[in-house]
Amino acid sequence: MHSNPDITKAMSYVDFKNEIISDYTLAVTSRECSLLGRREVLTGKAKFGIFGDGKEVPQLALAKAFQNGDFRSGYYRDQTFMMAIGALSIEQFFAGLYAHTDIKADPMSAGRQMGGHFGTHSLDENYNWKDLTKQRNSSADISPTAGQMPRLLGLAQASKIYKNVKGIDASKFSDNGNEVAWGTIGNASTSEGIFFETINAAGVLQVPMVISVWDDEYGISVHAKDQTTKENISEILKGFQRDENAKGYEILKVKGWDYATLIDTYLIASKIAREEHVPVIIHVTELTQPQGHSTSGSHERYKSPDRLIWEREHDCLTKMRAWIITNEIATNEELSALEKQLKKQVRDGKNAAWNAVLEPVLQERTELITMLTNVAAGSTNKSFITKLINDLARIDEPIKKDVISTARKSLKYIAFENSPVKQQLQDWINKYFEINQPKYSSHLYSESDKNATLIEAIKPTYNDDAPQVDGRIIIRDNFDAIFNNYPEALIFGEDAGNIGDVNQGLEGLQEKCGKLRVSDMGIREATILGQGIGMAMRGLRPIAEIQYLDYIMYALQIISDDLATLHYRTYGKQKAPLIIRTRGHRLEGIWHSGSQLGGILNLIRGVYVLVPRNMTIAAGFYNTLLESDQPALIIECLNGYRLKEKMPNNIGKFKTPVGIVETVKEGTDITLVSYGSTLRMVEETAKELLEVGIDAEVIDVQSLIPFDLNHDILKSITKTNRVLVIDEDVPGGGSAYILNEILNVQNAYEYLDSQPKTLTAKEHRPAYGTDGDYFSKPSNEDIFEKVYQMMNEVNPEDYPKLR
Ligand SMILES: Cc1ncc(C[n+]2csc(CCOP(=O)(O)OP(=O)(O)O)c2C)c(N)n1
Ligand SMILES: [Mg+2]
Repeated sequence: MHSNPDITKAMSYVDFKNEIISDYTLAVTSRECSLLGRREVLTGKAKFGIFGDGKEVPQLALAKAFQNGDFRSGYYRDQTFMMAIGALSIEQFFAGLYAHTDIKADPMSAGRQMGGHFGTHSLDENYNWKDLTKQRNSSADISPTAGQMPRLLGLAQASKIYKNVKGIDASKFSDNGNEVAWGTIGNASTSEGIFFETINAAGVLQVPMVISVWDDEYGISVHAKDQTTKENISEILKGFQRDENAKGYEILKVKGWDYATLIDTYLIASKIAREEHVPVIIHVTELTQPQGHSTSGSHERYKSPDRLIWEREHDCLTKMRAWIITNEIATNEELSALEKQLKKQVRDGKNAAWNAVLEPVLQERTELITMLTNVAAGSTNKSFITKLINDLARIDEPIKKDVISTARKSLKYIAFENSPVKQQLQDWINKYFEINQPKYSSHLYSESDKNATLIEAIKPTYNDDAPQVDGRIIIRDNFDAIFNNYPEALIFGEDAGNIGDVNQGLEGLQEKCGKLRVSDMGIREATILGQGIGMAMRGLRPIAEIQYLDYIMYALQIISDDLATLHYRTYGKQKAPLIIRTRGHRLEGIWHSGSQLGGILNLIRGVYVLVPRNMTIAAGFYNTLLESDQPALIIECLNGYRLKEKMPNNIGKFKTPVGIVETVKEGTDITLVSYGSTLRMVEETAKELLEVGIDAEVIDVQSLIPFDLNHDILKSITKTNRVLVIDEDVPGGGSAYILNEILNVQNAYEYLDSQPKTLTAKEHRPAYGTDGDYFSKPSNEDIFEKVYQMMNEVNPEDYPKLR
């Protein structure tokens, strides 16, 4: 399916007519998919449906202005657009609805996402970039409303970088920055904070971004009067309109059923954004939702009879059809014949998609039933197994779950029996998981040969007379080397540019690298993150700086929902190797001492989490990550910039390994596991413990995700038989994550002679001041006493009670 977008050229009347009929064909096809899609859900074949009916015509216009190299960042209504750029066929549409797990059948997500969540492939089978300038690109959708906005900003900003920064190999990504990033969003979703944040940021940055607001006056059941001031998003955004005195936006408004005007509007928007790098808002009004919001619920419950009549009359397809007849492009009869034919085409495509899902399962069922029949024949529990077989055989259209759960249920009936068929059944079940589990669980992290865990470590090396310098100097000089080595690398954040970040780790680098590569940003963490995601998706190597770890909370939603799921939700077809730089751990007070690792670790699986204890290790992590294609968060120690470290002589070259712990002190009595700023205190305390005869082994985790890939902590525990995890998060936070790894993944419990323990901060956030810190977070004395107490439990004679 394709609509020829090249209407800028002069065309003959016949071509003109054909173009319109081809557009109408596409729009009707899309509508039929929506209608039939809803039926498939209501009859139980698919679980949930959300469709693009009522929004077809503006998407035809958008597709005409959309060029190779451009990117879309949109939401679940855009099936017509996807069909128009040739990225979605009828069969693929239904394969998505049925959650077909083959990426060829459902190229959007291999069945991982609900239907209506679209994307194209940026990567080839080896996870290398395809030539994105030769295809029309769609970044992968997410469900949280307006969640597509921050990423959109970055997709647009990439064009600006490619246009203005010299020396980057843009061959697969950009033709001199001429690409536009196109956003779509529902009217109600413009109420979200990140929508406004994105609008403001793009106005400041002046990037080639066009946002279409599909306005149907509703957000599920809630009317515009309860959503938007003045019930009119373009009206209230008027202050952003550019004029002769100030930069800003071009704001356009158009009716969603007015085919001809829509095409003009989109071509104008494209020209402004593409040629002038000025952002554009297109408010597309008078749209409808013929089938209501989604398959859950009906809109008759909340729309008045008058509104429903109005929607029928203003349905964009009805209007386009009438326009075609009035302009004598086709007759009513011709269109009716076409519609009939398309209805059949959609039905056929749907049937083919369903059969492609069903056939393999039917085969597996037959295979299993044959095997179970043999198992039953020789079993004392024959009647129970036969019942399972009959129940399975009775299901009209079985799914994988029906088959595999029957197989697993049967095992308990033959637990005490031994036969070759039992072995065959066990092997079959194991094989089933081997084949099927990756279909649901692969690609959370990079599986390419650039995965960070494969990057060879290089140790920092030192001259004999290496000076001791402030940690920030090492970070700074390392960034200097990075920006020399990687023209595509850039860093941006609050105060990151002019003053070179709040701790001067970027001192002087803006002067060297320019304002586009080392940049100050507004106070808006979510969209700083989005800039990073979008630019990374277009081949750049952004480092998004979040000023303090405490403020990552504003960006956490986007990291969690968008960045962390991107590779997973596209089945490895898109990536955003973004590095997030921040600084945290103990300093002062409730909002500058953050170490909310438990929350972070649990919310951003899919992103590596690295917690270097000093600036040399941190610098090495940046060097490793830039060689890799894995997104990661690096948390530098906020209290470490002025601490002295020895200056390496291979700045920019040494690489800290990811997923590898470091044993910073060997010992025999107990294993102390920690990370970040607290690690330093554990090291100090280990010296004190020696004074009372306790020889602790101290391990710096360094990399929380991935965690201790070589199981070195386990090796240590086999020696010490005791473990204490120390961190400055709340009880049950980061320390619980670490203990889970040690006990459940590494199975260290077998070697423990004492209860495994954790020492954490108090449940509340840290109070201000040195005393606030002392009474809120683990102190040296807390660590000492905790270790001592564990030894007292084992050997009260040598370690009598302290208090
Ligand atoms: C953050 C978030 N909150 C709530 C929802 C549930 N939800 C899904 S769609 C929707 C309404 C969106 O309306 P609108 O933006 O106007 O788009 P439309 O569906 O009307 O095209 C809501 C509330 C969600 N997906 N994400
Ligand atoms: Mg709406």
